[in-house]
Amino acid sequence: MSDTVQQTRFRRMLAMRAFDEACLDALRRKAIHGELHVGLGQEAIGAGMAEALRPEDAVVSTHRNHFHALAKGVDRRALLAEICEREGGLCRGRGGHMHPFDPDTNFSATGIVGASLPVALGYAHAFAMRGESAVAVGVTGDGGSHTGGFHEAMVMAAARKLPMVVLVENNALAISVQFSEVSPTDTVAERAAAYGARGLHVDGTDVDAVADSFATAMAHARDGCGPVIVEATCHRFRGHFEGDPEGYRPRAERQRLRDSFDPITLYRARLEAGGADPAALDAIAAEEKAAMKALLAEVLEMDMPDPAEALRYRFTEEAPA
Ligand SMILES: Cc1ncc(C[n+]2csc(CCOP(=O)(O)OP(=O)(O)O)c2C)c(N)n1
Repeated sequence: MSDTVQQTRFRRMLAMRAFDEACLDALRRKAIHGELHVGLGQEAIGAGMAEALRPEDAVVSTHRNHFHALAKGVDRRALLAEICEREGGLCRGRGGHMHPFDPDTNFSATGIVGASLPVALGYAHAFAMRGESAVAVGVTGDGGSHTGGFHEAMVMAAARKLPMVVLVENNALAISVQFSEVSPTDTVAERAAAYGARGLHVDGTDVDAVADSFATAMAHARDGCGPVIVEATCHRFRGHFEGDPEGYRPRAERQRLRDSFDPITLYRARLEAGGADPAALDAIAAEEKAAMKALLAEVLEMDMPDPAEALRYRFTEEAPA
């Protein structure tokens, strides 16, 4: 029997969590080098945005990009292989976790905070110039919403009514900096009015609410009504990066967030209250866990790039076939 819409949302969140748990496992096995930023706690945003995205749309994400890539339909085997620096990865292991780039699905990411938005603006401008009905989604965090690039992209997109949706994942922290201490407004969404744009504020731990808001925003941008800021509030369950000593919040606070705001636990309770069979939900969870475990085992068997080839593919004429 095929999944219902709600089961699909539940499955997507579980698949995303299992993906990042596989990344943590790979890190423990020393298959990932450099910083790793996982999105545990923010699954409802990626899962909620997935439904409204079309293949022709573009998504430009951040350093915390895995769930957005999965939402856009990036092949998870190629993504995990990229994160694990394998030759069979999306960018032949040269981009790593912060710089996946997939021309097949119009997905890319940047580790430069705020820089996703000018790139999304470029996509939006191109779509409008070509008369296409695609939408560009630029993702940023609350920290990224305070950059010049955010402002510049919003000004131009609003002035030209470009098809752009800015997704702000507001987890209330930019590394150690509290949003409430540095934001001149209570929300990022309310700043949209200053640009003559639309702003939506949504509970980013509620996958149904995110799916509704995101569908509204995408339709607005696709209909030529200009850009929309969708601000989804959420909680980051782990450190900023793996290895972050988190001197800025007590351990107990991290546990409190997990206990109170886990989007998967919250959704499961809603589905069960609506009559869902707990055994069917358990089966979905088990399937997603097992699939990722098998995928990680497969990826870890893949070859690393040949060190002699490390400098290849820096220029477009050397792009992989
Ligand atoms: C231009 C730039 N400045 C600083 C950094 C270092 N840096 C990496 S992530 C980050 C904080 C980002 O916070 P936020 O946008 O809220 O995203 P989150 O990590 O919470 O997902 C900073 C300052 C960077 N990568 N790029």
